[in-house]
Amino acid sequence: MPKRFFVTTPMYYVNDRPHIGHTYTTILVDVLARHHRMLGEAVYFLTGTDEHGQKIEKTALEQGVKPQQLVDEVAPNFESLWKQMGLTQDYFVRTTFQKHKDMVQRRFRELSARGDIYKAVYEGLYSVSDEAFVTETQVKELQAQGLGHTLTTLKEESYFFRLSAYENWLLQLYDRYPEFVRPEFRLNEVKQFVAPNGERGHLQDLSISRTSITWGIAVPGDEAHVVYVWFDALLSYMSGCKEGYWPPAVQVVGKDILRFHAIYWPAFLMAMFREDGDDLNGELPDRVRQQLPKTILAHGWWLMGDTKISKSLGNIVRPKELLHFGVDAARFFLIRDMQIGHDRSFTFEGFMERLNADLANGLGNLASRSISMLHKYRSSVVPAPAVWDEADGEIRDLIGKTAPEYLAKMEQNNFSGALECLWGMLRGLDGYIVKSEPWNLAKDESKAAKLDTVLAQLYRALRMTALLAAPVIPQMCQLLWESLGLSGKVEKQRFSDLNIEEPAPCPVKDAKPLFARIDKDSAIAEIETLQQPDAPQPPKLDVPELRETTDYDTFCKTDLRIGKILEAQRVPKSDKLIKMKVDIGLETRTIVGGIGKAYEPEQLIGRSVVVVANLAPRKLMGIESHGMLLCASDNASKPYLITPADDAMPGFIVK
Ligand code: ME8
Repeated sequence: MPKRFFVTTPMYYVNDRPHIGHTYTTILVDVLARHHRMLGEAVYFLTGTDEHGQKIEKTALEQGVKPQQLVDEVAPNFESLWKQMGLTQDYFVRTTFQKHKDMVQRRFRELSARGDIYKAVYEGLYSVSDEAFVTETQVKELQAQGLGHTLTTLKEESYFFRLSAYENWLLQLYDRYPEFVRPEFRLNEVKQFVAPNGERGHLQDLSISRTSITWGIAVPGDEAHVVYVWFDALLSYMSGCKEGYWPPAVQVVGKDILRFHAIYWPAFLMAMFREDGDDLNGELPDRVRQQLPKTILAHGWWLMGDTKISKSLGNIVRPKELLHFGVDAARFFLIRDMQIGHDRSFTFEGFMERLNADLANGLGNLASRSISMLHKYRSSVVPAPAVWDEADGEIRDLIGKTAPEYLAKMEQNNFSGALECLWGMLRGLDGYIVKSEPWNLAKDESKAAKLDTVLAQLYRALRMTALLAAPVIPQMCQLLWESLGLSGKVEKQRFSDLNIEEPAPCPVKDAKPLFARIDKDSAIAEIETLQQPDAPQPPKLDVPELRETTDYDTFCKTDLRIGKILEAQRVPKSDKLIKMKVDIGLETRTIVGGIGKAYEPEQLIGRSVVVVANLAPRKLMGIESHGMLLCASDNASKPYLITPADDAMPGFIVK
């Protein structure tokens, strides 16, 4: 059984469209996922959206829509962007999925039963933007960050999580397993926060319910309360996990949410996985540690000038601007230029300079020159190296040490360092060409062996680069792979199969251009055009013609009822059909609907629908369907389920 690698992004809030910050984190996780697949591991890559809480409730109110409607509209922005960028997520979890809500309530009940959650009255300062109660010290810190947090005072009855009881285990976690938070300086920040001798004193219990909002998961047995959005959202890493993949190997987060992930999250998990009789003042049992994420990897912020790029400040770099030069270009820049853990200022100048230097010149130029020399001097056939002078030996050593160094840096989460090392090798090869002057070697028959060596080494280095860099720039590496005459998908290769000296199996092909040099002035003008706010586009509809007139009596023959979906599951071997149990007031029916491309089963459970109740039963893929759900669509769009008003009850007739 290959090693399992479960990796996650944060669950993004859906109160706005994605920006460069979300794109960065998700690309980083995609790079990790692809890299670990090429290490031969069984990878599960989870991302998703965090859809409850005050901010959503407020935005929905401002827009005059229901929160569910709002989140259903905006969550797909994230999912479709990641798909459009070719990211390789295995699952997209939404905190409004029924299975997630059920799990949160189940865990809430379990922790209450064992005394880790209790009810009390809380009075204190509350930060609306962080959706968290805050202490005076934290308020000062937030103000120092200049992020304009809105504070109010709240007094309310609340459920508390007994966070204070886990302080000892948390401190042991940080000391005994320093890989729990990476990079190291971020671990030190967390330690200082939790340290009992620090300025904050001991950890306080954490309020984990709210009565001031309604848009959330109800506290089981006490409907006046909804579960605190962070308890809800963090648990989506569990509800979205695939069986057999727990615990997460790496959870990538921005530094803004490190404390939630490095303090609350492991404490929640400790409470869930501890056994009765475990001593919270004694040693943290290995058995409990093994259920916690191995590493929380915290990266810094992309800044515009000195300020965090954020939706609330309006200083946004949108994905469409970033992706203007291609997905791989954006991936390369973001991974190469950000040193994990630190902040980085974003400028379009810097972006273009990096792409020109490393992709157009560095890799692109080296690949096209090398391949064209192979065509010209060796009729496309890659020669075996024949002689080794000092310069050849140096390059052989450089190529040889680059692969292990690159892989080691990736393992240490030093992604920019890994790319720097690989591109350092490419620069070395440029120098090697200048020094050995293959065009002159080609003119002198007695230098044929030396030319063989130069060409063979260029080929070897490029083949290795295509393999190693494939997780970062997958499309370019595939093009390079094919240009080198290699077959199949480079992403299906394994790093362990890398054999630098292996002879080329086939002649090289035409060099496919990898990246065209950007002309800065015209590119800036193009980006400025992209930055203009989108003119509202009238939706392009493909609306069918009106049907023939019918009389009232014929229409009335159709018995339309309000129903409620109780269960939903996909019909095996069909991506379209979903089998549902629907309560239509008088009875519960099995209905098979062709809505599987538009809805996940989780989104359907609990939903009210309109059922055609007197249709003759019909078999669909062997399952008898007793009715049909009313949907609306034009000729092109997905089917939208007709949703009755909340007060329409199952059994009501539609007339
Ligand atoms: O915090 N630079 O969601 P969120 C780099 N729902 N990364 C950035 C960034 C920037 N300027 N801005 C945002 C939430 N990010 C919660 C998470 S998890 C259980 C719940 C990235 O939509 C970064 O990863 O505000 C940050 O942590 C995340 O987006 C915050 O996304």
